[in-house]
Amino acid sequence: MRIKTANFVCSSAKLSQCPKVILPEYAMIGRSNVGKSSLINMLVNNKKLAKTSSTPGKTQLINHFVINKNWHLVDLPGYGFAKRSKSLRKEWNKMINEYLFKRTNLLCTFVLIDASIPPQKNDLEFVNFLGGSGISISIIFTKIDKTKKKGDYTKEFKTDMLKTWEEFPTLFYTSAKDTTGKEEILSFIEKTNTIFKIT
Ligand SMILES: Nc1nc2c(ncn2[C@@H]2O[C@H](COP(=O)(O)OP(=O)(O)OP(=O)(O)O)[C@@H](O)[C@H]2O)c(=O)[nH]1
Ligand SMILES: [Mg+2]
Repeated sequence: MRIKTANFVCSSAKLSQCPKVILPEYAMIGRSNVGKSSLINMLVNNKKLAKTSSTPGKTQLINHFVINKNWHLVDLPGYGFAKRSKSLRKEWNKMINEYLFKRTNLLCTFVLIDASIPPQKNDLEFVNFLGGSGISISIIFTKIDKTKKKGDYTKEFKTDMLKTWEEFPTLFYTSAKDTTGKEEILSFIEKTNTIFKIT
């Protein structure tokens, strides 16, 4: 898919503030600092669209972007941010659960996992929680460019997943730095968009 336009729509603190349910939608979720905002920017060729930062906790709200005027990409705040207070964590849970389970045009939730660090307990718990809840997810391994130096932990993560998953959801291997995986994700979205039009 060729990206012609990519624009910010709005930031929402809750589901009721999100844009009308008209376009097919895809969300990025994962630990703080895993690379959600960077991946969005890589997919749409615009380094400045979603705000990125080396300090975890940059994205705080549900951010909607409209791509080619016919589908939404959503940047969500990350989890596992140690400095966040208990009450803020509760807020995160409420906002994310409401969004993930009630957003009817959400066709796929991409769960991002850092390929260059050993499997994290909170990532596995989150992936298993979503798997058990029946919502449609794909796994996107991020920061593949770092695996040469730091080690590639994707196999380990997959092995851990198989303790609870019978088969894998769709898996992607990406780097926002060198654009690895871009075409694969955009093709997947293009194909999935056609399903939305039929139903
Ligand atoms: N080497 C490398 N660094 C990356 C990659 N993707 C993201 N980063 C870096 O990781 C840091 C966090 O990236 P963000 O995209 O802001 O992460 P996020 O998941 O949106 O973080 P929050 O909004 O805080 O939840 C930044 O310093 C990025 O430059 C990648 O593919 N390769
Ligand atoms: Mg972010």
